[in-house]
Amino acid sequence: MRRALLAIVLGLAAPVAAGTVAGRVDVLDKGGRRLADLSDVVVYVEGARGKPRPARATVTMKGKSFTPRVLVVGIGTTVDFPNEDPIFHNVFSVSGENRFDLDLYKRPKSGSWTFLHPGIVRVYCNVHPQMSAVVVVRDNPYFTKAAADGAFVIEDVPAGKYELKAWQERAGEGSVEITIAAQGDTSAELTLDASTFKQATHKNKFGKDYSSDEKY
Ligand SMILES: [Cu+2]
Repeated sequence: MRRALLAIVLGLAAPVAAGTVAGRVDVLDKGGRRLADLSDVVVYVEGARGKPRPARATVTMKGKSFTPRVLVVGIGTTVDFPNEDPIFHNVFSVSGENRFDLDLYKRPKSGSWTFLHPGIVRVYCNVHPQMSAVVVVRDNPYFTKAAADGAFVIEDVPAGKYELKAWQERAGEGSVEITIAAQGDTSAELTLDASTFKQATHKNKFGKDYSSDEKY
């Protein structure tokens, strides 16, 4: 009995069969053209079980813009938002449970936020409506950003059947079904459609329109 129990415990501790999914994403733009730079496409495995690895990331505000503009992180990750401009910025989001507000600060100050809920978090500045970034928060560690040419690799995914998803700001989300085998690599191709995208204005942190005169 005790030996059987020990075997079960050891069995659970043994590495789970896992594989790699690699492939390419494409984004169709207006007029059927292909997007030239795909480095802001996020690719992730939905439904695979694995603990997200909390990390520390940085999104810098400089020249009234966020860099990088798109970030993918695991739940529990803290993102620093240093302001390298000599003017005030006010980072905020009103995206559901990930709502936050860092208030006004300028160079050399920084603010940070720890993302605790999965989702697509739209980050803005309450002073400058043209500033926007996106933090994609995932509940497992199986995610990546595509290379400029659309190539991606996600390693160590536990064997099983999943949805492989890709997200791009103007195209939204697309998915394909994948099966990660216990041995060998899986390949996948995904094409997203940004051809019907229409730019929408967003509200400030109070849910109101931005005033046309910038105060800072
Ligand atoms: Cu700003």
